[in-house]
Amino acid sequence: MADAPEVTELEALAARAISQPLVSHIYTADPSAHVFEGKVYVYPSHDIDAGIPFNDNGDHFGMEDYHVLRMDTPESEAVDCGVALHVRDVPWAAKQMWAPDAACRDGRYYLYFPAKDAAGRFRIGVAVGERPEGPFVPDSEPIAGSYSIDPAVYGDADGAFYMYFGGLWGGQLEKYRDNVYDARNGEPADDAPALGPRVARLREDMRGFAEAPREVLILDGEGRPLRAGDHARRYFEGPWLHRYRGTYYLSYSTGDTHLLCYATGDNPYGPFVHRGTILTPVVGWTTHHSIVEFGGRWWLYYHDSVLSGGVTHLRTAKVTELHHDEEGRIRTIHPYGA
Ligand code: FUB
Repeated sequence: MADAPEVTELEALAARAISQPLVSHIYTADPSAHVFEGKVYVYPSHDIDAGIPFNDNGDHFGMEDYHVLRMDTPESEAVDCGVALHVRDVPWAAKQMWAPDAACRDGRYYLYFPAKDAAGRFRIGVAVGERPEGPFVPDSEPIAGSYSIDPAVYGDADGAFYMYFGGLWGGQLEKYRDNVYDARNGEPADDAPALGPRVARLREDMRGFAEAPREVLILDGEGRPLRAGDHARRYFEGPWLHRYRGTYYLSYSTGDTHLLCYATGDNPYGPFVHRGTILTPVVGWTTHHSIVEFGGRWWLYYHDSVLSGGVTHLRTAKVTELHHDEEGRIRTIHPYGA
């Protein structure tokens, strides 16, 4: 929802909300959920009011640290495990600790996070810990070849890990072509192919790319690349990958049309074919999610701004069950009822 709803409208939406905040003592957003050690660990952004005026660049998202949440199951109470990493401890990062993700390999845990460097460019960093909740010790430099925002790391059945990333506008993705930054670049014309998220396989040490990032192609049902002007379907930010019955599902936010949608493919690089909408608009401008299997059921972690009364940069992570039908289609979820 682009505009903050009126108070009475907000109260009505809050009353109909299909799920409640995971925690309400802090604001949390962009929840990346994983099952580690038999529990759900959620890696959200930690929203604060940094006192920065709202703009299209997202400067008002002035987050400084990360807290990890732990849940015995998606239906249990969430426990705040405390600060896992702070921007002051990251040598290369200046500000704006945006949406993170995490992965586990060989018993070690890796927190991936975007932040702006001193030059104002988003890069993606990695920090390493011995426990899912951290604390995490950051590498002194961002991942070589990384840029933009919203890292999401997917571990495939064969043991390979892939990082998906990229976000338009405040996330600076439209400034890049073929992994090269040019401040003069913008979004393609409406009838040109839309920009896609990037994907790169990670090295075995999980602290760098094993290959140059590739752009992920998202097609319509006729096999044509989605157009940049197709705002209801084109990629904007917040990629996530999951696999269901052998099919790879790339899900993402459409940004200015405020949808979470998904596309399917037969391998981690794509191309992916747009299939439908997972979540209709939430209260607040952004929408960002993760999808995880737990106990033989599937769960959508997402956020909205109901708890803050519609303040778009003060969001609250939530969870609800997600259903694939017999054909593998994801049933659309309406966060405030149908
Ligand atoms: O939390 C800051 C930014 O807002 C994220 O990186 C985007 O995905 C959007 O949710």
